[in-house]
Amino acid sequence: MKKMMMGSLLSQSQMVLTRVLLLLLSFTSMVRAKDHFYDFMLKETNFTKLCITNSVLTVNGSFPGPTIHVRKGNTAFVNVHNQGDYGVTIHWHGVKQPRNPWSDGPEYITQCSIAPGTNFTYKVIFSTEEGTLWWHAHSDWTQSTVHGAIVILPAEGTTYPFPQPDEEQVIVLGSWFVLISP
Ligand SMILES: *[C@@H]1O[C@H](CO)[C@@H](O)[C@H](O)[C@H]1NC(C)=O
Ligand SMILES: *[C@@H]1O[C@H](CO)[C@@H](O)[C@H](O)[C@H]1NC(C)=O
Ligand SMILES: *[C@@H]1O[C@H](CO)[C@@H](O)[C@H](O)[C@H]1NC(C)=O
Ligand SMILES: [Cu+2]
Repeated sequence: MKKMMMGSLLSQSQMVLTRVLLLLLSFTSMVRAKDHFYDFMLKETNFTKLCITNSVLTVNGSFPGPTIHVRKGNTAFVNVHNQGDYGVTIHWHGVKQPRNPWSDGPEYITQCSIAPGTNFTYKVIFSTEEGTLWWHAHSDWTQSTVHGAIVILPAEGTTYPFPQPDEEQVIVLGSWFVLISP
């Protein structure tokens, strides 16, 4: 009788342990689902516009740069590899990032520039933001070609603060600077 009770006690605690493990596992996968990873390759790229070819700094050769897609409350890790010729930082415009200034990006204010040939990973924490923001380089004129959109969808399980749109399109407005020789 005593033995049997011991036995059932043991299997009960084993069951509890299994449940705790399962809970932990699902929690870990939940946390993982909230993280997004991006690699940004900063490099000079030739573009021909208005009949003039300019070599401009881009992220992954695209102008405007790649769009970041997250949900409210998510975190994005953006590994910026500087393959260009000058030091650059990237700023996450409008992302408040409370107590996380190390990933804000203004050059020589919260960090030194990312030197050519090196890389730096930004941990961009989305807290209360929802909607469309943008990211841009934060060193001299680099932001004119190094910029892109950040689309922040409503948090998982919540809805838009307006009827769900049928479709979404990102439009980025920018300027194209040309040097016209006299
Ligand atoms: C940029 O290019 C690298 C390869 O050069 C790729 O691994 C990475 O996913 C690209 N990033 C984006 C945001 O498209
Ligand atoms: C851009 O074009 C110039 C002139 O043709 C060329 O010398 C240079 O290597 C090109 N740069 C890149 C990154 O392709
Ligand atoms: C630089 O990139 C490598 C490879 O992607 C990564 O393992 C490393 O953590 C990055 N370093 C920094 C400082 O972000
Ligand atoms: Cu800005």
